[in-house]
Amino acid sequence: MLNVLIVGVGQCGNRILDSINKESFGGRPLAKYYGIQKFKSHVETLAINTAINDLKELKHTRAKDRIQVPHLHGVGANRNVGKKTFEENKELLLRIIEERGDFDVAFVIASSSGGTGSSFAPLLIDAMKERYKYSVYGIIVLPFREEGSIYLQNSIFCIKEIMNGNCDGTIILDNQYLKHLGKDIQSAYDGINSTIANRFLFLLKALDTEMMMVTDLGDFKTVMSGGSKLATMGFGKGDKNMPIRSVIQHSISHAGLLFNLDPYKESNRAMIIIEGDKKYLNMNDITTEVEKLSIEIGHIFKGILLRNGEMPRVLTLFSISSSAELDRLFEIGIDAVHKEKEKKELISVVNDEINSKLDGLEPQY
Ligand SMILES: Nc1nc2c(ncn2[C@@H]2O[C@H](COP(=O)(O)OP(=O)(O)OP(=O)(O)O)[C@@H](O)[C@H]2O)c(=O)[nH]1
Ligand SMILES: [Mg+2]
Repeated sequence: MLNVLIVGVGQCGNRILDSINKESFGGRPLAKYYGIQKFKSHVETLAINTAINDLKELKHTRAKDRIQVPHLHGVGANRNVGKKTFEENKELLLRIIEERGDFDVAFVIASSSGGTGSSFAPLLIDAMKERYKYSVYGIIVLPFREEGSIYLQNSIFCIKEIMNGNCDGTIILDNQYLKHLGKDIQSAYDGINSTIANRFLFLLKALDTEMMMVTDLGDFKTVMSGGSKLATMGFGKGDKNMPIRSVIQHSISHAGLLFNLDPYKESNRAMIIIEGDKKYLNMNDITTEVEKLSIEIGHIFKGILLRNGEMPRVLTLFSISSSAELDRLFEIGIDAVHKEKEKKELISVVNDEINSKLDGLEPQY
């Protein structure tokens, strides 16, 4: 049995963690008090935030798992304030984590673009890596592209810091790409959060299960450390009329992925986990599909979970070797930094002009 720690930081990280807890407790709000989590692994969860109101909003996360770092009302998307606040509270947070025990693996979930999550996550991951022996992975959410220049700037600096740090790998998902999951922003958040929660639970189960063909934490580590240390996931669910071939294809299609990736061209390692009743899992079909992928990608780990009577489900994990979408995000992020800088300089010129015009003058009464 694996010992797993899941930490959600900032509002976005907290809400995704809450979605994971919702799924794992079975969805009823009171289940967190008496329910038993349906994780196969031993899982501890922690929601960390500067804003108390964001923590209060959580429905499925136990009160003892909600940690407020005192800093009034969030850090207002300012990563410098966020970093300082983290440093001031680093020992407190590490002590809370240590009190939860020792782990085989930890996941830190946050948005790349807000203040608290985006500044805490890279520092927290590095601090955990420095202090503990277990692997630490990020699950990082990219912003809607129209959310404004501060979020775009934050996002590229957060990703850069995670990539340059000691994190064992980061799964990215993109709000912009997953926008279609809701009619409005709130329902999109809910849809995205439950999508990632379901996939994450599937992944955890697969890493902690005896399978017909085994994928385990070691294989996960190898996939996650390939490429740029960034990865993303895909998912497909079939029915009795859908051949497993199509379910696999769906999981790597635009509709199945969490981020705009071309797995054939932009990935260099992958893991594919297939679950379902034996009668739906045609082994020749599976081998053909996996071979097709591995010719382009390189190495693919394959795991199969047999489940009597269940429809086929496929989870794919792709390490990202290069990404046109990330390049575009960095371009607009860098543009945003320049624009902010120009605006700041303009404001300081205007201020200088006002000051020089007022120089030597006093109000006359
Ligand atoms: N998928 C998803 N994204 C969210 C959710 N809530 C916020 N976001 C995204 O997260 C980013 C903002 O980050 P937050 O997590 O709200 O910020 P924070 O870490 O709490 O930081 P501060 O409030 O500035 O201290 C934006 O890009 C939002 O679109 C959510 O529930 N789900
Ligand atoms: Mg917040």
